[in-house]
Amino acid sequence: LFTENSLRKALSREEFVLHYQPQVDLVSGNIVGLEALIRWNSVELGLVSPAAFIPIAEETGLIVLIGEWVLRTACAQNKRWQKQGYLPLRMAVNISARQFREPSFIKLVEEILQETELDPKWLELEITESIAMDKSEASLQMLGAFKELGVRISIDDFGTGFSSLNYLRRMPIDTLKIDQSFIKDISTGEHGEEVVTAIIQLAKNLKLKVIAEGVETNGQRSFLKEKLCDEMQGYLFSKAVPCNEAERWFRMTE
Ligand code: G
Ligand code: G
Ligand code: MN
Ligand code: NA
Repeated sequence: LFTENSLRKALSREEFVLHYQPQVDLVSGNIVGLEALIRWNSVELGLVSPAAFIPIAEETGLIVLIGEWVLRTACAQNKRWQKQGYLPLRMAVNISARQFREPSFIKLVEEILQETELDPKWLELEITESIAMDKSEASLQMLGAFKELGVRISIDDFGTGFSSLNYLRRMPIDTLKIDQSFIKDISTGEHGEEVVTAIIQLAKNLKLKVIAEGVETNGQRSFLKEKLCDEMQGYLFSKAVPCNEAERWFRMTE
């Protein structure tokens, strides 16, 4: 169904779109960031979830081209919003292992930042624990190079992988994103509270920003706020929406 060829065609026909999900500061209630999430608006199939086609894109290697499109589009959109006078926001982009391991990846990011004139500090790359913890010299160098460039790095779905804490404390990263499975288990007797509290504490001790994912209820929000989690993301505020809908939440720079 989703062959390499169909994904290739989708790229050339410009059938991919980005939706944006807000990241909200738990103290001020303001939107401080956005996560770009790809959607495939297929002529034949309608709106296709990335959960269905990203794995195929990864297997076939086409994720490198699709990922380049995502990065360029997200950076260009972010710059466009800044030029329109909206208060600047961080833009988070999901990066697959395959993309991150391309030797030319850092150069590509640099090029896209130059081309879009986006200040690197407004870009955040979301990588998985397994990419971050792969103890290869190449990965560490890549992370160091991004730090130098001023691009932010976050660890997505944190808590579901096998992070070495000894390694984590030496990693040049900025943010931990608590996996939504732990947020779901707050107040359900499944010990979500304990895990979430421990991750927030870990982030504080390592001086990292911490974002809760998949926040759906006011109860979860109050719990996170009480535990001094920095930001939240989830259906309680909004799902990912097209750019024109996202704009309605933005405030203008004074
Ligand atoms: O947005 P959600 O709606 O359904 O996304 C499903 C999965 O697809 C998530 O794991 C998410 O990280 C991933 N995903 C969404 N957009 C992108 C993207 O641009 N690149 C990569 N590599 N993964 C993405
Ligand atoms: O792998 P990653 O964390 O990038 O994927 C995020 C996924 O979670 C996307 O599919 C996104 O649409 C989804 N998502 C975002 N907020 C919520 C939420 O509050 N509840 C649920 N169930 N899913 C969410
Ligand atoms: Mn993500
Ligand atoms: Na995640």
